[in-house]
Amino acid sequence: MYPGIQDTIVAISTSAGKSLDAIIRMSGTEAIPCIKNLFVPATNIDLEVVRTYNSVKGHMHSPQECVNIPVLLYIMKKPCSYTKEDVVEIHTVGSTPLVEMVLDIILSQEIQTGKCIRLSQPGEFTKRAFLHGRIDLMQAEATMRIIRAQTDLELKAAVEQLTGNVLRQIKRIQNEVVSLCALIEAAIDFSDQDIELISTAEIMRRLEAIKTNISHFISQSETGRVSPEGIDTVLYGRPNVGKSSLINALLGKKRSLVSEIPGTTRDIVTDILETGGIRFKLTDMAGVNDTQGTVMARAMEKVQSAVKRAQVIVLVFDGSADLSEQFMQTHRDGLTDNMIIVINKSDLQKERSLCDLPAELKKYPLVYTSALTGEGLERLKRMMAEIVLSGKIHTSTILPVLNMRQKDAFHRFIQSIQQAMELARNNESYEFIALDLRTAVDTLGEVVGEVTTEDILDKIFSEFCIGK
Ligand SMILES: Nc1nc2c(ncn2[C@@H]2O[C@H](COP(=O)(O)OP(=O)(O)OP(=O)(O)O)[C@@H](O)[C@H]2O)c(=O)[nH]1
Ligand SMILES: [Mg+2]
Repeated sequence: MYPGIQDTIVAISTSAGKSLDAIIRMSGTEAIPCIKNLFVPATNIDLEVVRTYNSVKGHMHSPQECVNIPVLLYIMKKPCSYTKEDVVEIHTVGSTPLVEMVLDIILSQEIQTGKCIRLSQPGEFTKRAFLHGRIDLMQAEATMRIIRAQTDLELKAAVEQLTGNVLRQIKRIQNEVVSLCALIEAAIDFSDQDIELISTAEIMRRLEAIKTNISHFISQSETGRVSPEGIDTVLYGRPNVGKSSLINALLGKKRSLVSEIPGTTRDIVTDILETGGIRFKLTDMAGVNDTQGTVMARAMEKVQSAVKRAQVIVLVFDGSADLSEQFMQTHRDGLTDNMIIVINKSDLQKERSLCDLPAELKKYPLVYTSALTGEGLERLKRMMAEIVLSGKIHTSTILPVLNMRQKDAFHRFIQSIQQAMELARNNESYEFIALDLRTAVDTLGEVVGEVTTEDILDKIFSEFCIGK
């Protein structure tokens, strides 16, 4: 019997990103009973008697979000399915939050019923198809090659999304488990002598601390990326370049006054923009202006102090006018490294000097926008989010929201730790405790990218006992 083969597995089987439809696939003995609890058919029909490969229309209810999610079910009964097990496919709208909601509903069903329904490992459906004799090894390997290409990228993207600070936190927890495990293993070696390297009480104390740390980390990342105050972001540039028009276009509302007369904005206007799960406090201010006069001088003081405070600066240029000249007339004091260059009015005839962007600015990300047509605005939002996710901004409140696979790995990590605690509590042999801790270390390794997908897949194939 192969480990985990009796579990019912579930996974999103369409690739992430924008697509019209998404499919969530479940395989195993609990697939049909589980969906029976969660699915409300449009017409009165018993899922147990639905003929194989037939579809049923209806909805799933999310008690947490209080919404009904329209879905189409395909039921494939064993042995007439890819895995030769009962398979349920849930087809729904291709929206990532919606699909994750469906997955959450299914996985929380596990907690309520105590039945084992878990997220599948990469390639696990294919592994089952092979083990149950649906496909031969060559077919399995071909499928694995495709999956590997996809999951490698997915894993890389997921690890990259974790900022240095977060990776450090996870590794610190992983190290705590490694050193506890090393102590326990040493204790096993010395068990025939009369030396107690670590007591059960001490093991319990350390495991408790590890569990508290990881739970704290998870709850922090649930509220995640959205820093309550918002990342202080200013739109900075010469008068009339379109700063107010841009802030309005980004916010999708008329927040700041726009006119063709330079010097329209005098005071500071702020509003919150949420993009990529991150909250930005956008500030529109007066354009940099050297004209004399007390009002303008005051406005400039405010601008300079806002620039110094800013965590992200969006430096705006009018793309239909000379760039070097605009830059020369811009004060550079307090410009931070977290800057994005925006060349606005891209709908107008471009100024020829555009290619001579001042050398000092060449190292910053640049985007062409038009506040009028909306061109480049999505890119600008993405660039803002990337600056935050790259970890360049120092704020303790930013943590990435974890994706499904990371969440699942943390869930399994806690399970291993709890199992180890149970064993320690019952004074079981240290060997068993060490085994659970090794699994826990590997699980965190999956999150930080140490245990690569290749390792996971190798593990799968090593279980195939090829040639024997
Ligand atoms: N064609 C075109 N016109 C734009 C664009 N963005 C802004 N404008 C126009 O440029 C003028 C100035 O726009 P504002 O948004 O008031 O510029 P500002 O940078 O806030 O100016 P100050 O508040 O004076 O510093 C207005 O007439 C806008 O309609 C754009 O992308 N394309
Ligand atoms: Mg303005």
